[in-house]
Amino acid sequence: MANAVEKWVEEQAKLTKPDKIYWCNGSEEEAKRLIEVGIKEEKLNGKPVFQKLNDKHWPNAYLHRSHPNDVARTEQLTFICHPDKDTAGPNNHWMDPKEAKEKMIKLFDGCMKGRTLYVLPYMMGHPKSPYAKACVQITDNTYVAVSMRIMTRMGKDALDRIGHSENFVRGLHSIGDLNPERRFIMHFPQENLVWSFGSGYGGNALLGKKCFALRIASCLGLKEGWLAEHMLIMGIEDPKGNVTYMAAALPSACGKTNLALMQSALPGYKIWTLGDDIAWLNVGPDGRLYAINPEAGFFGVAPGTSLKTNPNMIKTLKNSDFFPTFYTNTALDADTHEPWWEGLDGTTPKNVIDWQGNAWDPSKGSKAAHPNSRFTVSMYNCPTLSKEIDNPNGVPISAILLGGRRSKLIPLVMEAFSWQHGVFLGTRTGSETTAAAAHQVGVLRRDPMAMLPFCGYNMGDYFGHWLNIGKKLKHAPKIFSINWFRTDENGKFIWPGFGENIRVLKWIIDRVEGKASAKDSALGLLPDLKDFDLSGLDVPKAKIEQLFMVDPSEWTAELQDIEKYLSQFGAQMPEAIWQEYRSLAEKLHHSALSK
Ligand code: SAT
Ligand code: MN
Repeated sequence: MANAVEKWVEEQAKLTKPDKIYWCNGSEEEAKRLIEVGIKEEKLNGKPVFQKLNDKHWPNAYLHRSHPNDVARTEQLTFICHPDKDTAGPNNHWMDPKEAKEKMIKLFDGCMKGRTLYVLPYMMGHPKSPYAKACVQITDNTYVAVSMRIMTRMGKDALDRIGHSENFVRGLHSIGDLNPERRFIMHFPQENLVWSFGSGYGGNALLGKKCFALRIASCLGLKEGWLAEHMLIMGIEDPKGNVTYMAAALPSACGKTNLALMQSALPGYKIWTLGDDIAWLNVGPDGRLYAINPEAGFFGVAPGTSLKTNPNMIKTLKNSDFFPTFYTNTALDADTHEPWWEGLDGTTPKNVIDWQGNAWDPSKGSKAAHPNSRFTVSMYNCPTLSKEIDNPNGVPISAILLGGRRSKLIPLVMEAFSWQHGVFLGTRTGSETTAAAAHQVGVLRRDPMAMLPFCGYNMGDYFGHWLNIGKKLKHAPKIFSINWFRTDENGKFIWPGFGENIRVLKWIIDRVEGKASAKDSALGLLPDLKDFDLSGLDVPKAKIEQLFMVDPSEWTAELQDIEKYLSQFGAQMPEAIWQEYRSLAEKLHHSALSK
């Protein structure tokens, strides 16, 4: 008798009408074969799906060019389909599940004619982890199929875990005809189901990633008592060999991947990487918070990645062996067949082919690599990979870091007064837009806990869920706010960032261990500079002090903006968060009066 997975696949095949059905086992040999199909047979936008790159300098690497209109996530076409709109909240686009299904069935009907339907059984999390989830995705694209093998743990383990149960997360994906008018990413949290049509881009098409591991998983977490978060996970080893684990939430363009693989500028300190994007956080039997990374790869932004900014990522990319590495929409050195992007080490090659496949003329001012061009690479290539990566129980988190990109107001680092205050700090985080984003430069977009595009339900309830998790923790991690991006009166970054960020992490470890003192301020607990390691750093003391300055007079507009932002969640917003807001407003008012 057919089991639930087989039945589901059969139903989807009836709808999509592929020529062939192929069940992936996740093997190396199979990936090679699918890449061959992508090089020789399958076409995307009339061109091969993959091109082999220079194997001597970039082993096992392939270039993929997407359709030029399909280069990023499409939030306006991403819907959360709870039965009622309030559950989705003002932070999501909502569609009635019935309406969404009707719309999508028309698109999926017969969409795989002439194509192969690939069945991808995969685990999010290590197959042995009690926190892992078994999933099955269907796709009609080799790039998506092999990318999923890099990004997840694909193969028989998932099918074994599902067995005859109905309990698996379903994802149906077709690249369709890549027409943006016919592109939708629909989530059905009640059914643990994602339907995605018309895009091959990572976050839209690799359904284990943002669609499941954050949007659907956040809903599961609410039901089951855990947190699915947009966070990196890392361990920091001190000179004595003790490792402290941290998770950090940062919106895009804040250096999350660089931080996760950081090369420490302080001797004796070492970063061990566990993840650069997603963390699932569970309350362990001992009352501590444990993190696993549900993913198995990095899907990182290529431009700006170099031996200077992220040496360990360059080593990861060059270390491809068992798993292939994909470069999506980067440029190409026409003479050497190496991938290239703005910010890569060395000189600009003489003959560059741009991300769309045309000869690049730098004098025209366009970028050779798309600003959101990406690499897809296995975590197991990473030289700083933590030995705890496959620990089914995850790692115990001692500190949670919440950050954004703010040129003013927010100190380099501060500690929350309490868990509740920490959650409040998370509600107000945000980032000023950079030139790389399509928006106006320097405009603040609030992005609570960096989860705004990824929380699958009303964010007011989400903050309430965070507060409840805090109550369940006997040994809650300390929460910190971080901001590498404060600027001086000339608009220059004050803090050098990158490897020097270890100084901030060191202070955080010392706070966790009760070794460093802190000063009270209206905003939170600020470092006492005598306990903040500035040895060998070439930044004047006065500048460092500027990084921690709290000027109440600058906060009037910010307070109003926070209030306006939080008000949109109405009755769903927990009173405890408003208490923290009022307390901040009062403290700032008093410190303004005492000045
Ligand atoms: O593909 S992801 O959604 O993970 C990356 C991004 O677009 O933010
Ligand atoms: Mn992300």
